[in-house]
Amino acid sequence: MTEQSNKATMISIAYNGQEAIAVTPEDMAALAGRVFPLSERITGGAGEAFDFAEWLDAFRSQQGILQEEPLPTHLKVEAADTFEALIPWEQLKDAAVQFAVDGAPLPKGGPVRLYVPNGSSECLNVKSVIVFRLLHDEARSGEVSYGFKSTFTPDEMRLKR
Ligand SMILES: Nc1nc2c(c(=O)[nH]1)N[C@H]1C(S)=C(S)[C@@H](COP(=O)(O)O)O[C@H]1N2
Ligand SMILES: [Mo]
Repeated sequence: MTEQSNKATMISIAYNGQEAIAVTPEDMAALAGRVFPLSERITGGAGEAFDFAEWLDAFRSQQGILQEEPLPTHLKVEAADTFEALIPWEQLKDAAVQFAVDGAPLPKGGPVRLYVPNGSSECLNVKSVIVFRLLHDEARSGEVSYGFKSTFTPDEMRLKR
C-alpha cells in the first residue's frame, strides 16, 4: 500500500461565513450517527451513505449553533475537478452522502459523492466533493445551478498555472 492511499482526502466545511473546518469522510459519517446502503435512496446506488440533513443537524450542535438559528437556504458543493453545484434547501430532502464502498474509501468519485434524489437534475449528484458550503442567501431563494467553475481568484490562478 502506498503512502498516498493511507491518507484520507480532507473535506472542507464552511458554515455561513465561519472559518472552514477540515474533516475526513469517516469524521462526517461518525458525526451523522447513522449510515445506510445508498441503494435505499438511489436505485442501483453502491456503498454506504449518511443523510445530509442528519449530518448538518449534528454539525450545528457540535458547533454550538442553536436549533432556533435559521437553516441554510442553500448548499454549495465544490468538487476536485472544479465542478460545483448550488442546491436550494428544499431540494435536499433525502440527500445522501456516499462515503464508502464495502467499508473502504470510494474507488472513484471520492472523497465523497453527494446524491440529491429530490433535486431538479441528476447533474446535482456531484462527485469528488471537497468543499461543503452552507449558505444563507434569502435573495437567491430557490436558485439552482451547476457546472464547471468559470471564475477563479488571483490565488487560484497562480495555483493553476
Ligand atoms: N465532480 C463532478 N461531479 C459531477 C460531474 C462532473 O463533471 N464532475 N458531472 C455531473 C453531471 S452533469 C451528471 S449528469 C452526473 C453524472 O453522473 P454519473 O456519472 O453517475 O452518470 O454527475 C454529475 N456530477
Ligand atoms: Mo448532467
